[in-house]
Amino acid sequence: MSDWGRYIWFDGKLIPFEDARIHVMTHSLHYGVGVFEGIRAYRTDNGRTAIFRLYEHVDRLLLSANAYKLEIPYTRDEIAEAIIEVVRKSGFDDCYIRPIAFINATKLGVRPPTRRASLAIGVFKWGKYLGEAYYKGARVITSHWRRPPSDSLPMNSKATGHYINSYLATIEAHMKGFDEAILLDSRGFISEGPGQNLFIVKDTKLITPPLHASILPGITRDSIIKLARRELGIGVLEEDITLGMLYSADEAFFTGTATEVTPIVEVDGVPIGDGKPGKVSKRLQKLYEDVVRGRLPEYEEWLTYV
Ligand code: PPE
Repeated sequence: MSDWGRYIWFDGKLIPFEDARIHVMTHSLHYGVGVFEGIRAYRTDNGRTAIFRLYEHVDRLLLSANAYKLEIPYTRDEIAEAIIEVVRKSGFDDCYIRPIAFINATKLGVRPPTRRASLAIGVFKWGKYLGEAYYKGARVITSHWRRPPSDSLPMNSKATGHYINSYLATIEAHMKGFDEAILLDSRGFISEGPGQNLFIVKDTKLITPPLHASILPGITRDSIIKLARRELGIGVLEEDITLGMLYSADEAFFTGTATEVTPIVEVDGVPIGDGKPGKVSKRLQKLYEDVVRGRLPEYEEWLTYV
């Protein structure tokens, strides 16, 4: 079996993976107009597969579409059902789900011939996003590129075009031999990674950049804020973080659907804490894993069994 699921849900129908094609002259390919989601499903301890926070992801997809004035001709429930069906038909237990809405018109010129979007949903196997760094901690650099300000783009939406900025930061880090990049916002405060949010641990409190720091409001970020408060009794602040605060943090870690919880052990050559994955980071990493695998009954409402 390839890493891709056998079927793609495309505009209302499940079709073989190979048949889900678009033309090279498609509007969205040229202008980066599209919105998407990244969702994971996990095999839980009872043997059944569950999609993590499915409805929150569908809601964010609809909000992203709204910001770009794209019309997705399906309801929240229809989209959720379609995602469940794709996962079910894939036969996968652990998998990553990628819904994407875009202007599927073979027409150039920025003004779109229609704002009605096509919706496609694919599924595949995706291991650890940052590889071994999940266990060893990530060595990262601050990118020369800044996250665009919120008066240039609706940064709270997950739009395909926003990822050209992520792409630049990512390749910068990789070309220099690092695991990942961190981007500052236009004011010079910490924003986020190219595909993940960031937290620091300082004096037994968690601090994460606020929504006005050009971040994507991550669903994993939200889960970690709740888990830290409820399960570990740790205070969480959503406040601006300076580069100096990051360098002098006790611990730091990334969160994201693909990244899950990944410790950060070095930034710009500066070791964070003792240069090893931190205690709180590791506890939250484990807690998150337990929740997505259905080991904490209090968080069953976050799981949608397929
Ligand atoms: N910020 C950005 C820019 C971002 O892309 C993601 C997710 C997050 C924060 C975390 O959001 P959430 O997944 O809701 O906790 N990035 C997705 C895509 C990564 C990719 O390379 O593709 C993901 O993790 O699914």
